[in-house]
Amino acid sequence: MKQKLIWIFILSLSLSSSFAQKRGQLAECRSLSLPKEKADWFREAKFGMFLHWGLYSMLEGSYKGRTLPDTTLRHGKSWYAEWIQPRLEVPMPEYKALAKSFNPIKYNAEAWVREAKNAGMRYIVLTSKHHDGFALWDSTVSDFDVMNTPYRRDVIDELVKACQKYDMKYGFYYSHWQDWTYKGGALPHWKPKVADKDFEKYWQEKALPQVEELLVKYNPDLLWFDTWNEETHITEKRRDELIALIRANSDKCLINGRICFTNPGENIDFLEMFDNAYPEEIISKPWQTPATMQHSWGYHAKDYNWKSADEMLRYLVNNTSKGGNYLLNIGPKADGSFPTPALRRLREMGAWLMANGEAVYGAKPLDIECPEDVYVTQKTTNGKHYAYVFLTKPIDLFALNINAKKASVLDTGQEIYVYTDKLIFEKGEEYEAIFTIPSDLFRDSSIQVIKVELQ
Ligand code: JFZ
Repeated sequence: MKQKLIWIFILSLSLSSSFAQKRGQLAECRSLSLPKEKADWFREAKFGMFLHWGLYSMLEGSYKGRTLPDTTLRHGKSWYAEWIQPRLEVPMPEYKALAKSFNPIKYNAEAWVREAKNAGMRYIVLTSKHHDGFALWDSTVSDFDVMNTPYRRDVIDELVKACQKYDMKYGFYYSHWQDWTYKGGALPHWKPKVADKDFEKYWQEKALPQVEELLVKYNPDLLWFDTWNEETHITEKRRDELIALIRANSDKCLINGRICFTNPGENIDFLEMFDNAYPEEIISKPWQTPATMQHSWGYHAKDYNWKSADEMLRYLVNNTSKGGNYLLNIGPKADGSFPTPALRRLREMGAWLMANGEAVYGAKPLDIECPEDVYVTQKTTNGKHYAYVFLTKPIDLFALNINAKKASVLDTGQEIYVYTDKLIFEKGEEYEAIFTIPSDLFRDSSIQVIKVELQ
């Protein structure tokens, strides 16, 4: 009886939504659609920039004296500033009228790309259209776009050109399911469900044509779709219709698993973890975690939940050691500039990667047990096999099951004492390398990387 109860407990744990949410998409048995090499750049890139930018950026998380989260409202618990229209109940005509004063005079696509590049990021994903339905490009499909603002410049076209100039991969977030302004687009879950025939009209008239437009005009390296727990509209048929449209227009565009969160099928290119979720085990398929610096994705002037650069580097290192990427979000201000706290963190992370990037880019997981707060990757360079050990907290002595020849601190070259033992068991042999770390190393509070030459 007791055992049965334990089994039921384990089973219900593994089925509970929090479990699924923590891990995100762990459908291990998925075969991937494009030839494997198409995703090689993505696997090696490790670090990307997500950008949430749109009309919501103008409201900065507040409306008529109320600030998200305004818990006095029925749906006021969420902080996401890009959800401000339904959360703080901004009347739709008023929200749409924001387009009449959208004028990001400080927008400079090349400056954005340079900032991403200096931060050590290798790809950029911009919201081409978020749930509010507003398009940041010159869309022939819809008038609710950037050309009907005082700015009248194709923001996406400029970003694409800047990415091409700086050899930066680029892609777009496109809200294919939710569209709050087009009749038939899906609405927030607390609003009435849209009829399927209305959704189909939206799907044929707006979603599919706009995605095609993005593909034909801008030839993106990836498309980022978004669904979570409600997929009554994104049926298998529609999911496959959208994938077929992408394949027909591009032989390189990668597709993320959230195109249909609960049923991504066999034909997507990489898995997407839940927001800010960091898996604890190695995942062999390409994957990434979309993550925020604060709580909100869109610019929220009163969201003070800034993570430190060190904390975010730990997430990056965790994901690298598990085979995945880290897609870190910036919510630019409505004028097109990056918030100063975001800039500072980007530059701090970039400085660390400038010195330690060798242990990150192109590195692969190394499946050995590690002490807490220690991560490892591996890489072969010029025929030599290296392990990289990331120390995220002070530690003086630890052992790893590797056959280490010598070790040094990656950024300074300081030699680290390592002694390797060969352990003989009945079933075979195993190596154990014991590292002695000088405490002076931790006068610097950032993550220390030990480069280990293996036998
Ligand atoms: C979605 C968007 O609604 C949000 O505005 C942002 O763009 C983010 C990257 O994606 O947010 C989500 C996604 C997934 C869940 C909840 C919110 N989920 O799985 O519950």
